[in-house]
Amino acid sequence: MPFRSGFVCILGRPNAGKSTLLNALVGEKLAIISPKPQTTRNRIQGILNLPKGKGHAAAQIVLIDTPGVHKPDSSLGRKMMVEVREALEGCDLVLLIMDATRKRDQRDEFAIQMLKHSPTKVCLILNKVDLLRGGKGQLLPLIEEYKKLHAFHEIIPISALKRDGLDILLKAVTAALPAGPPYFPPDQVTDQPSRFMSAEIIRERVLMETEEELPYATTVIVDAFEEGARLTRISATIYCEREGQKGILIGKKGQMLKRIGTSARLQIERMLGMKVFLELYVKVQPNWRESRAFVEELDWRRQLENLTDGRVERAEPSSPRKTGKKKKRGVLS
Ligand SMILES: Nc1nc2c(ncn2[C@@H]2O[C@H](COP(=O)(O)OP(=O)(O)OP(=O)(O)O)[C@@H](O)[C@H]2O)c(=O)[nH]1
Ligand SMILES: [Mg+2]
Repeated sequence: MPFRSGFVCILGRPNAGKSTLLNALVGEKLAIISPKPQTTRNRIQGILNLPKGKGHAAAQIVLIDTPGVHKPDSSLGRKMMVEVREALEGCDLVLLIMDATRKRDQRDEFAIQMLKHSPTKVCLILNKVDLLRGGKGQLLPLIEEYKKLHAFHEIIPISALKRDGLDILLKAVTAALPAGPPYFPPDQVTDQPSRFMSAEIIRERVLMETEEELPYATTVIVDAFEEGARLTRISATIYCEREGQKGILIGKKGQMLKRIGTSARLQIERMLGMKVFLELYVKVQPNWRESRAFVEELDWRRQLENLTDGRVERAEPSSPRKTGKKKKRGVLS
């Protein structure tokens, strides 16, 4: 059997479990996860190398996690949807994820519409089946209903959280990919450098610690990332939109910021396999979600270009994350 390789786009409405699936398949925490919709804002690649197995070829699967499909109402939302479209462009297979526990809504319909005129094969993944009380009896009518929506290549029920059905899914993905050589070296797990994953980890902590509008009004930029032999120094700014939000993020006597900083630092230390000195600042950037220029600045691929051009001082670009001896696999998941 020839080696297979290809790009697999994970598509679906916010909160369907796309990032949970990416992390479960790669076996490492590459994307942040939260119970709040619209957690993921940029597309992220996760690279999975599969040895030859029973009935399937050896393969390199490049998974692309994407922001949730929604009707955008801000510059940030529009940028998120551009990320989705760019991930879909030229991919070899789409995994359309739907939450099996929820009624289909406009966003699911919109996701299906995006695929209607594309020749790319689409597997429908029914996620969160661990929450279905009715078991198979509940699943079969659902599958019949979904069959009518689109000519899906396959329909596969899974639980990304419990890692159920992932073997079947991987077999189906491998079989659907074209024959071809690997795109990435075998030790690379993602295209996202640790510098930007660190910003995401801080944002995840903010998402978990705050409520209402604040999670959506917050973004994080790493201003400096200096990797030493034993210590990495990171300086980052949490941006929010209003003074009141800044007050909440800092908290009484700085308690909230301290809590966010400590838990983020511990996670980043586990990711890097070394001690981290983390400095956090909070700044107000009024209505940043409406500013196209600011939203563009948040794009880590763009930031990386600027860093390598030497336009940002003091900052070292970190290379894409690799599996390393120092870093334990799966410690963050
Ligand atoms: N019970 C259960 N919960 C799940 C499963 N998969 C994901 N979740 C939960 O669903 C929520 C959303 O998961 P994410 O992986 O962040 O969803 P997403 O599709 O990436 O969401 P966005 O980035 O906002 O588009 C989290 O609370 C997950 O723990 C599953 O198989 N079963
Ligand atoms: Mg996500």
